[in-house]
Amino acid sequence: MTDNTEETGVSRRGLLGGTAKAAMLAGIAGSGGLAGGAVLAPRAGHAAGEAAVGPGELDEYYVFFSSGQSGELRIVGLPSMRELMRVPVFNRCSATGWGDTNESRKILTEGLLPETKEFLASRGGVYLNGDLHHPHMSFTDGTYDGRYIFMNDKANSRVARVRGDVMKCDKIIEIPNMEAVHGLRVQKFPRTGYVFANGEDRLPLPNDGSILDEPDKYHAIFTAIDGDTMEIAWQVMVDGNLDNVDADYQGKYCFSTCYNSEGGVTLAEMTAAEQDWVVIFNIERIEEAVRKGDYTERKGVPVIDGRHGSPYTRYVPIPNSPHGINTAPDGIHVVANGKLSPTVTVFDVRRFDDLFDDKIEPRGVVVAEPELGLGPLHTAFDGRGNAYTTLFIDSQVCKWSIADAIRRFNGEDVDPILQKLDVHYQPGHNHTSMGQTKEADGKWLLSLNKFSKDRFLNVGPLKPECDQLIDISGDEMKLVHDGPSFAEPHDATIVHRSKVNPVQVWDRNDPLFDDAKRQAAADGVDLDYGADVIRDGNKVRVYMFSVAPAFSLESFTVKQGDEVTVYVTNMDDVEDLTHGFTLVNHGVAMEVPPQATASITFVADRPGVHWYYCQWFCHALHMEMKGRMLVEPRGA
Ligand code: CUK
Ligand code: CUA
Repeated sequence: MTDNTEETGVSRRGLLGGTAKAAMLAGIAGSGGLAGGAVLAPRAGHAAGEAAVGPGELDEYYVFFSSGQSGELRIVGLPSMRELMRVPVFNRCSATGWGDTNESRKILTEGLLPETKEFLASRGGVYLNGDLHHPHMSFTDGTYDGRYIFMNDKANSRVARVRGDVMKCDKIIEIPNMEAVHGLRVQKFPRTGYVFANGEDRLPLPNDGSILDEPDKYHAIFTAIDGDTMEIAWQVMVDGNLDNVDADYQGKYCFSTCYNSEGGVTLAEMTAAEQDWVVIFNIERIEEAVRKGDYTERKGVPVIDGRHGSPYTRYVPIPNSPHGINTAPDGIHVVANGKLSPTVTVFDVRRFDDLFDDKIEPRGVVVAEPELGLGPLHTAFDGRGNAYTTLFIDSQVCKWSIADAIRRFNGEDVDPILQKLDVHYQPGHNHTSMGQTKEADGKWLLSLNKFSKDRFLNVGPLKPECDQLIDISGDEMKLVHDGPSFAEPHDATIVHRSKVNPVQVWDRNDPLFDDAKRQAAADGVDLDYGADVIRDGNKVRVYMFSVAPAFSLESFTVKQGDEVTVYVTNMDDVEDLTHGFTLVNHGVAMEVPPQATASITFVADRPGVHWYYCQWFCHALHMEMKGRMLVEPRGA
């Protein structure tokens, strides 16, 4: 197993011309040469036995993977690293009809701001892209509760929620007063509670064109969303910008990194200062401010002024353009990752009360600042007092002891670094099994690497990324598996399977079907067993149910120009018996899983005969599960 010493790190730093910052900036300009050193590292040996999951065997953990600019949530089994499901969220999905069905379009549109709805009118009414960075499960008492997974969309400033029972997105909201939702984490205690979302870009407020090229008048906004109602609870205006966020285990504080304390709008300006900061939010004081009315209302949201000098925030100087921020499972320590500094900064949350009471200086909450290597981005924990930090430039994961880092900070001559493991290549996030909860179990570490280069068969200029599975159960980290993944396995949450319990079939009373039920009742149709065509002016509603291998309607007739809505209810009540409905040459397709209703609306503007068919393989006679739409020409 590779165990690069600190010496290697030092020589690389030398090679790169001095400072970590210079190296990181060189990395931004072109990382190829930097990864070259790591290419020569010996490859890991055969996979450890524990990583093997045989055919028919179930994985021990769910991984909820973001997909970055693909815009969906992916569910992967760990340790097999088998992809189990894709859950469309901010993207458009051909298989499920997400973005096309009436049910999904309602979710995609109802939470948009009025001006966005207006803007999208000429673009089909919905965004087709999203940039999903950070999926995080809801908590109760410091650990996962299986209710929801929350996630951000950096591209179009949204936050979404996926239900843990059916693994489908049920709410998407657009965040007002800010753009580019980046960091997202949830309240860990007493429960979620709040979903915290960082507005990364600094903007005029309001951003209505009255202020343009005057960056000193821009602001960044921090948002707390009520995870139960998906309504915005409050926002805080801050100095600098906001990158990543995490929360404590006491329910009192949350904290965000800032890489642009300079308020710059160019690369040179944003990286000018040697120190930026972490901003700490005092949740109790902010809630009190909302009650007392110490805020400005903007777009229906209370916006609190949390800039320097406010009672609601504190700014702790950190070297240099810090990125990830991670709370340790001990409930005490928080690690901010230095990115342009080779250090990480460790806070003690027990000192935050004193900080807010002005009994200590901001840096008084810092209890360690170990130098780990080049480009520290994110840190994960094993629950045994060890931390694992990704080093982007060094292409390594650094394992270190929190206690030893504190002793070193206090002047003792100890080296907190326990091991450095090469990863391939350039890691961003990393994650340990249950490591973001108080139940961190120290079994597995995932390194989410931004480049795969030579690790897989060449598929052309666009390469997959590389997720590596590392066994951390022993004293040494051991690399056991490489998993290629398509753009972009940005972040992940590893949840023990005992915390997640999805259903096998839909409940016919699910609120997702309420609109269809209401319309069917108004039309005098039994939604469950419909075989009806209801005409309402030039609107036609077609109701059918499916039982493998047939739809209840083998044909229906409409007139050219009719606005047709097709409702399909799958009355099969069997595990894994999904049907679909695809209307040929109409761009109409959707999934209809067991006991679900799905509907889709289109204009029947193509006279003639058009077949519809079931698009999910359901039966030996799946090919025959089809019917005809007969469209009478206009004027006939
Ligand atoms: S965070 Cu999103 S761009 Cu998840 Cu490391 Cu960097
Ligand atoms: Cu029903 Cu295929």
